[in-house]
Amino acid sequence: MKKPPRKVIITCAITGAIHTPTMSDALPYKPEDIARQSIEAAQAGAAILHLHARNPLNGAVSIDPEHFMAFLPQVKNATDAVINLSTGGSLHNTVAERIAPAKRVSPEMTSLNMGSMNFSMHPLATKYDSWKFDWEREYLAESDNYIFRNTFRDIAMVARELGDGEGVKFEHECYDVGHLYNLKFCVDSGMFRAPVFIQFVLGILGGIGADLENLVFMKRTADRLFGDNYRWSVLGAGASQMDLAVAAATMGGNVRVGLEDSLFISKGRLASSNAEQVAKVKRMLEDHGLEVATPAVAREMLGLKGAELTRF
Ligand code: KMH
Ligand code: ZN
Repeated sequence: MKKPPRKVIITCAITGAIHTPTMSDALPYKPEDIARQSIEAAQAGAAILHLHARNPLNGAVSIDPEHFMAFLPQVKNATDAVINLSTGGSLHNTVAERIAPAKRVSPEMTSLNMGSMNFSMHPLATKYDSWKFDWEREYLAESDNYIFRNTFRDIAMVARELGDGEGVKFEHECYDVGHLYNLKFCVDSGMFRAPVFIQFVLGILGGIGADLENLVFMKRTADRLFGDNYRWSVLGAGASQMDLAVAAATMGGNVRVGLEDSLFISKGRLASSNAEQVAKVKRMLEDHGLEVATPAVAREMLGLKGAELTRF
């Protein structure tokens, strides 16, 4: 009998904390635009929506729970997609501040960044002559002095408050090979329940580069450390987004796209929306004989608590 096609989870990261409004008119920052693009991305095939909030007046990255609440109920009412809240925050937030929105709404998933690192987008500060909002240039330029703090103590706090406290499942963002060893240490300490879900993040300035060789190395390392007790996905930042997504899927993994990670749909052409990227990657996966996972399948694959246990 023919084997049924393997199911691939598409995560779509709708707006993020890296790009700024000047870079693309499609980058959503008003709650109605974040909601609409999230719903359309889910309709296009995203099973998981990775969400940050923005200040609706100027598009600055926000961790104000009210800014999340301005779009979360609408997205939940209109889709069955899994909602995954970022705990990454902005450049100036403590980890306790970064998890406040998730503590308020108890989502099914949140991101959890697995190590402290340089995390910089300062080269983007020199690429534009004028800006839509006055915070943008400095936000980008200042990131050359930014340490994205995620110590073992921070990680343990997030595990306690959101994992143990709220039944949240984590998207463990691993930007380099060492982060896999950090996760292994935490798993061995009993912090997380299997299967852990690892997002290999390639191409951030401060992390591992967006090369296929690096993806293979990350995957092999994770295989050695976690055996069968993990699920994985890949996020290629910038131009590598689609190529690494297809590579990951054909290697047995899941994929993440979205305007948080790349503003483009093809070389030199800005994407018109998150849904356009989701539709493209879905087509590419199906061309390779793979099937896209529904939210229900994603919940089963990752062992999620269910949308009924969230508070929004
Ligand atoms: N705030 C950025 C430095 C995540 O979504 O958890 C990274 C970030 C990742 O926000
Ligand atoms: Zn994010």
